[in-house]
Formats: sequence, structure tokens, C-alpha cells
Amino acid sequence: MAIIFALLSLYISYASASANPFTLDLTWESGSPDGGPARDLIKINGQFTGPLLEVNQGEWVEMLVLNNMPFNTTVHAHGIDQINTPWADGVPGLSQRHIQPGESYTYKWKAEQYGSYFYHAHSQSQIDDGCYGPILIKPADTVTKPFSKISPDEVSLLEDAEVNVRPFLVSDWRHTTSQETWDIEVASGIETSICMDSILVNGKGYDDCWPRAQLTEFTPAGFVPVLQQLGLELSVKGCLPPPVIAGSFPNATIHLENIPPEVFDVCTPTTGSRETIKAPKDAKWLALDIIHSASLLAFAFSIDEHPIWVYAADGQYIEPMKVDALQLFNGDRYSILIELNKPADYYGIRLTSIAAAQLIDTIAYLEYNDCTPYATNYTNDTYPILTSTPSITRAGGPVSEDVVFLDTSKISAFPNPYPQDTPSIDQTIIMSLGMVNHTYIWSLSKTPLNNHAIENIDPPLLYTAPSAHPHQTDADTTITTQNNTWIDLVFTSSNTPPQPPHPIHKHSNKAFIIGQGTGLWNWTTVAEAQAALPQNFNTVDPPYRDGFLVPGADVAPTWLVARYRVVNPGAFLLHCHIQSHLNGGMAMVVLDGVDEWPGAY
Ligand SMILES: *[C@@H]1O[C@H](CO)[C@@H](O)[C@H](O)[C@H]1NC(C)=O
Ligand SMILES: *[C@@H]1O[C@H](CO)[C@@H](O)[C@H](O)[C@H]1NC(C)=O
Ligand SMILES: *[C@@H]1O[C@H](CO)[C@@H](O)[C@H](O)[C@H]1NC(C)=O
Ligand SMILES: *[C@@H]1O[C@H](CO)[C@@H](O)[C@H](O)[C@H]1NC(C)=O
Ligand SMILES: *[C@@H]1O[C@H](CO)[C@@H](O)[C@H](O)[C@H]1NC(C)=O
Ligand SMILES: *[C@@H]1O[C@H](CO)[C@@H](O)[C@H](O)[C@H]1NC(C)=O
Ligand SMILES: *[C@@H]1O[C@H](CO)[C@@H](O)[C@H](O)[C@H]1NC(C)=O
Ligand SMILES: [Cu+2]
Repeated sequence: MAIIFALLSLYISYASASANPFTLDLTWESGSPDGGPARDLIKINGQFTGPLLEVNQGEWVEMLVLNNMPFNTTVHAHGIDQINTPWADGVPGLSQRHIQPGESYTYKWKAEQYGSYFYHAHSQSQIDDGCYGPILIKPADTVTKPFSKISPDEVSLLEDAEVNVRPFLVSDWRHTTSQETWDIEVASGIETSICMDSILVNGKGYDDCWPRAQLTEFTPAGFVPVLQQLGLELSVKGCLPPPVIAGSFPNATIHLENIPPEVFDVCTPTTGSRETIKAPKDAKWLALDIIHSASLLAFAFSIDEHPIWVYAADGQYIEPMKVDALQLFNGDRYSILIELNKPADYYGIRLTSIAAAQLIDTIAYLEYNDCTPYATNYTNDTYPILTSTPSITRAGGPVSEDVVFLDTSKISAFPNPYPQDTPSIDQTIIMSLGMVNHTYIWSLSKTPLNNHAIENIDPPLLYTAPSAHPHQTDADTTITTQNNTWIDLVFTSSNTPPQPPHPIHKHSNKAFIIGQGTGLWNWTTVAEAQAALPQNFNTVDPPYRDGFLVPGADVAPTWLVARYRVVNPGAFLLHCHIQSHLNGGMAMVVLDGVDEWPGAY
């Protein structure tokens, strides 16, 4: 009887994985998504990557997470605003205690928004271990859609394509676990996590070791002098070699001998597996939800010979924009439509690293359904030899002046949600992003937030009176707001030493990205800056997103302003979504609406 019951409950938990309420059974198993050396990774319901969670806007969503792994975990629904459900945000130490091995936790939240989201582990660097999967919230009938602006005569075809939208989950992969990666950083004293082994699309990929001639051809010009001076070249994986990384902090204690050779200097090509997106037969349009769930890399994305209509960003509809290529940063979602008006064939979907520290790329395929018999040749019957023409180079740049990249500063949310009456701003938080003493220690505002210590705050911040928060008075690591106020978040990056682009993710509700620029931020309020540089601001129809890309600061400092209204009291995280930066401390705690704190305080 007991055995029958156990089997039955097992059956139910797996069977329910595709319908709300969802069960996510997390296990720690050996695997090799790119055909490289096997390592332990996180599977969800026995699969990698995690299953698609598909729900309707307005539904209550339940995710029962079973931790069948040998370490603590939590799961965060990325971009979900968690209105009135701050305890379901999945950040250990802030909104819950860890889910310990053998334990479970039920996340329950209302799908107020529509569009493309994803879930991922928020403990330590478990994103590196593959704990992620897509969320799709189907819009309610009442939502106004922007499709007539793409092709007024084909609105129903475009709507059909959207109904059949499929996830295109982009990630990156290392042959070391997240714990091994962190241990190597601490032991060596440098950020070794910059060197990945492969790029994955929907969990599929292969190890591609570039010929030396291509590594040389595409070595970023800015690195050539320092490489020459040290008598070095990019590593066989296309990575900036450790001595160059160490050069940023000459006074730090460095032990390069503690870096195992396979982290930078061993590359073995694999066949792996490759993703093919097969368009439905006779479809005129195809919709994809591109989800950037990678730990570290940023990418250029394009589809050979096919312009891309971007119709949503971070789940939110936008005024559609027609481009040839996009840049993707950690946590980004873009929903795109592609017109299938070329001859039946295979077309390359290109993803190339635009992270300065590594040259690496991958290819997936777009296949028109009636492409049989194959017009294209196969190598060993595993993947087609492409004859289509790429729009981007192996380093992610345009192949010609005609190639148009998405300009994210020109995105306008649709319909425009920005308030008609200029909000009066209650607080301006000015942050200064950077590294602190080591290449692997980072801060959002001068002081690193010790992520490892924060995760085990007990009771979690949400369950404590705000006045008792241990960090409330620390302005470098904590933002404290009153409910129903407007906040300007000013992110500034210095170029000494140079800063990479930082994709900042805000938990809970989205913010308007109202301005960005190059040069020193030298104002105390955004109004002063806007008066001095009106051309750098949009307070009419700005992007409305849960991720804000602070531009890289190379030759000059940079800044970005995100404006939001506090509507959802709770303890939330604001952090860089590059996992090694978060792990190194690039985060702040946001105590939103302390005057209306949930619970009996
Ligand atoms: C796991 O979580 C529990 C409960 O929050 C905590 O007491 C313990 O220290 C955590 N273990 C680690 C290794 O963080
Ligand atoms: C390194 O240490 C020396 C001597 O203490 C100091 O003069 C120098 O400014 C330091 N350099 C950096 C980059 O911190
Ligand atoms: C496939 O490749 C072979 C050998 O390179 C070539 O002879 C043949 O024409 C190719 N077929 C097609 C359909 O391109
Ligand atoms: C098939 O794969 C093997 C091993 O990767 C390789 O040596 C061989 O050249 C491939 N054959 C063709 C026709 O590409
Ligand atoms: C960075 O180094 C300075 C000088 O040694 C020290 O005062 C400071 O505490 C260090 N900061 C961190 C976060 O380690
Ligand atoms: C900042 O602005 C003030 C007032 O406009 C000006 O006096 C000062 O020189 C500026 N500082 C920098 C570093 O640009
Ligand atoms: C916080 O403010 C928002 C916006 O005015 C309001 O909708 C919400 O009900 C408030 N929350 C609480 C708990 O008072
Ligand atoms: Cu960052």
C-alpha cells in the first residue's frame, strides 16, 4: 500500500509539471549538455533545461519546489512583480529561508502581467549549474497588441504566430560546477569565471575551439598592446589570459598557479547537440521568446537573411522595431517575429559573445517546415552545412553598414504606461558601480553586499520589523523607501579601471529607463541633469523594463537612470545579473514601503 502510494505521488508530481499548479523537482545529476566532460548539474523534473511553465494572465500560479539536491536552494520567478506576494520572490535571507535538502517550498503568485519571463535558482551561483526554465504568460483578451504596426493586413496571422510562440533560452556553460568556479577564484585571487566552455540554446550546444587565425583576427584591439607587452595571446578558449586579468589590481594577492589548466588552456571540440527551430508547415510568421538566462556572457543575436521584428521587451509589448540583430544581456527577454518568406532551407541563428573577455560563438538553426528533401548537406548526418549569409561576424559586429542593431534606448513601451503628469521625485539614489580590491569582488555602491552572509539572515528581512533590519542604516548596501513614492535610481560607472556593461535587475515592479549617457554624473537630482542634457532623457515614452543595462565605461564614465514608483512593500534585491558580479557583492537590498510593511509590525 505504501509503495503504491509512493508511486502514485511520484506519477502525479511528474504529470503535473506541465500544468498549473506546477511541481519542480530539483535533482543533482551528472550530465554533459555540450558533449564535453560530464559534471554534476541541476535537472528539473529529470530534464535540462527546466520545463516551460505556461499560464494565463490573471491566474494564480503555484510552483511547488522539491529540493532533492545535497545543498540549499531557492527559486526566483524573474521579472514577476509579486504584487502583494513578496514572500514568493525566492531570495534567501530576504523573502524566505533556504529550502534545505529534502525539504520543499510552495511559491504562490498572481500572473498580473503577460509575456515572457523565466525562473531560476537564486541561491549562491546555482544558475551556473543549469537551474533555469522559461515562463510564458498568455495575455488576456483585453490586452492591446501592437501587431497592426508590423503588418496591418496580417494581424490574425501575427496573432496566430504569437499563440504558438516558443522559448529560445540562451545560456552559457562551464565544465566546472559553480562551487568549483568560486573556489578557483578565491584560490587564485582573480575572476576566472570569465572563461566559458560553450553557449547553449534550449540546453543544447557543442564545444567549438576556434582556429588560432580567427582568435588573432578578432582579438579586441584594446587588448593587443597589453597582450604584446606580456608576450601572450588569447587562450585556446578565446579568453583573456589570467595575467592580463590580474593586471587590474597589481596589489592584490594573486596565485595564478592555483588555476587548473582546463579553466583557460584546454579546449576539446565536441559534436554536442544543436537546436533546430522548425517552423510550422505553411506558417507565414514565426514568434520566439528569446530569454537570456546565461550566467556571464552577453551575445549578439541574428538570423541569417531574416529581419527581426521585436514586439516585446522583458515581457512588455513595445512599439515594434525592425532590426537585423540584437545585443542580449543577462536577464533580458525579447519577443520577436520573423517573416518566413525565403526559400525552404536551413538558416543560421547566430549567437556570438560580445563580452570583451572571451571570443566564443554558437549556431542554432531555423528550418522551414517544407524543407524536405533537405536542400542542405549534413556532416555525419548531425547538422546541416549552412549556405545562408550571416549579418554578424564571429565577434558579434555587423558584417556591413546596412546591418541594423536594436537600439534599446529607443524602445517605447506599448501602450505607453509612463504617467502623463510628471511625477514628483521623493528620493534620488546615486550608486557608483565597480570592483573592490580584486577582480572578483564587486559593488553596486562602493561596498560589496556579502551575498554569502545575506543568504542566511535569519529571520529573513521580510519577517522582521524594518526598524530592526541589521542593514537599514547602511546607505551603500540598502535602499529604504516609503510606499507610493517615486524613486530615481542613478547608476554610475567609472572608467578607472574600465567597467564592463552591467545588466542591473530589479526585483518586484518594473522601472522606466528615462536617461543614460557618457561622462561624469555631476548632479544631485535627475531634474538638474535633464536640464543640462535634455537630449539624454526621455520622460515621454521611455522603455519600461525589469533590467537596465548600465553602459560599459571604457574611455569615459557612464550613467543610467531608472525611475520607479513604490507600489509593493517588501524586501527585494537590486543586483547585477552577471552571476559572478552578484556573487562578488554587486547588489543592494531594497526595503520598499517600510511604512506599509507586510505583517504585524
Ligand atoms: C542552509 O539553510 C539553512 C536554513 O536557512 C541554514 O541554517 C544553513 O546554514 C544553510 N547552509 C548553508 C551551507 O548555507
Ligand atoms: C599599490 O600599492 C602601492 C604601495 O602601497 C601604492 O602606492 C599604489 O597606489 C597601489 N596601487 C593600486 C592600484 O592600488
Ligand atoms: C553535398 O556535398 C557534396 C560533397 O561536398 C556535393 O557533391 C553535393 O553537391 C552536395 N549536395 C547539395 C545538395 O548541396
Ligand atoms: C565525421 O566525424 C568524424 C569525427 O568527428 C570526422 O573525423 C569526419 O571528418 C566527419 N565526416 C565528415 C564527412 O564530415
Ligand atoms: C579594500 O582595501 C582597502 C585598503 O586595503 C581596505 O581598507 C578595504 O577594507 C578593502 N575593501 C574590501 C571590501 O575588502
Ligand atoms: C560639477 O558641476 C559644478 C557646478 O556646475 C562645477 O563647478 C564643477 O566643475 C563640476 N565638476 C566636474 C568634475 O565636472
Ligand atoms: C502601496 O501603494 C500602492 C500605490 O498607491 C497601493 O496600490 C498599495 O495598496 C499600497 N500598499 C499598501 C500595503 O498599502
Ligand atoms: Cu555586473
